Amino acid sequence: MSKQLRVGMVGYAFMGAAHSQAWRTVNHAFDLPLSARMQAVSGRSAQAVAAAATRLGWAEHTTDWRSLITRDDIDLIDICSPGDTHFEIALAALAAGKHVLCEKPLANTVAEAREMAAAAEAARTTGVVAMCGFNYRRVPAVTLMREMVAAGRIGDVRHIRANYLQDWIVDPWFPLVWRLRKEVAGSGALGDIGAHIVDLTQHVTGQSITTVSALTETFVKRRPLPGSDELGDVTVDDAALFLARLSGGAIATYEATRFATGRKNGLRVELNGSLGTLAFDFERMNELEFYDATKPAAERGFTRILVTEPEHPYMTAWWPAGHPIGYEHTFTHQARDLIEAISTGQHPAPSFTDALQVQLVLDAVSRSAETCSWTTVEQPEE
Ligand code: SOE
Repeated sequence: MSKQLRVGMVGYAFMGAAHSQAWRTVNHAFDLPLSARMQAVSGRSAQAVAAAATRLGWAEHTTDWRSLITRDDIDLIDICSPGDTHFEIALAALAAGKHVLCEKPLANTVAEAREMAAAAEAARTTGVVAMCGFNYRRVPAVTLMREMVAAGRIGDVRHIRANYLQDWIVDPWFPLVWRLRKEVAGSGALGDIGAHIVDLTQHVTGQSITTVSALTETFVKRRPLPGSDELGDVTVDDAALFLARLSGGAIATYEATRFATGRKNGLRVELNGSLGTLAFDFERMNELEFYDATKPAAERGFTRILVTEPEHPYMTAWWPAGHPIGYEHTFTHQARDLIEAISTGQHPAPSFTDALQVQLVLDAVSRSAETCSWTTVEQPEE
């Protein structure tokens, strides 16, 4: 039997379930030097965490995340709990010499993210690995998009158009859940889904956002407290829009909203370059659109590449040619890349420093919206 990577996970809701299915399947899909073992899960409610452990396949459960960190039989801490917990758990895990996978956004503030990135850099010298979970990087079509940009297939990238559109709080009576409270979530649509398109566009283009001009809006300012008729204040943005300039000369528009009625999880990125265009739409996640302007004029037109072939990133692990994959596979690919990094001693991307850079962009967007002015994005020290 191969050596094990023993995982302790904190949190068991949506992201916990997505990560659990990745740990369950990763060694079935990929041939890896380490085999993931789902050692224990922690959560606040004893009853709920016990039920989650059974449902999701964890050997043990606890209500105390600290006990995961002090155990010798856990190698990696997987943080899937709300944003206000990331800082304390990640720092404790790194200090104890555990590898860390932390859901996005890395932290609720730049100060926290800075400290987490510094701790991860220090731990790196002792062979400890830390990674932030921006799962959409691991959609095969997105990986292909990055490879095609890097290979110069669309030339110099000039325009980036990115949206992440959801609609789950359009109803003004939808309760004031934790994602709508700044002290727990850090920000609203901006950090929750805007962070994904910031990371994704920078990843596929290899360019960093340098300046932003933003606006944010909270359409519904008070909502019922969960399980009550009483109203409480919504303290985060419902929508965040911004213009940006990037380090390689591209200009961009970004839109992240939870008020795009009818759009459930619409993540779209289009890149227009000097030699062509690439477009990705998560609602058709097994496809990549390509317009190749180097072809003779009479033969040009958008081509729909079906990213389901063995030649495509990650796809040899799954089904015969032509068979699509889904949302959950992005987490399995993330687990695969993390295991590969741990076993080869290389450092996985996105690192905590990469995630700090995203946090600095989010911070510049918030400040720009507050001051109604173009705002420079501070870049992390290398
Ligand atoms: C909620 O808006 C959410 O679950 C995000 O937190 C995830 O990162 C995204 O993948 C789907 O939507």
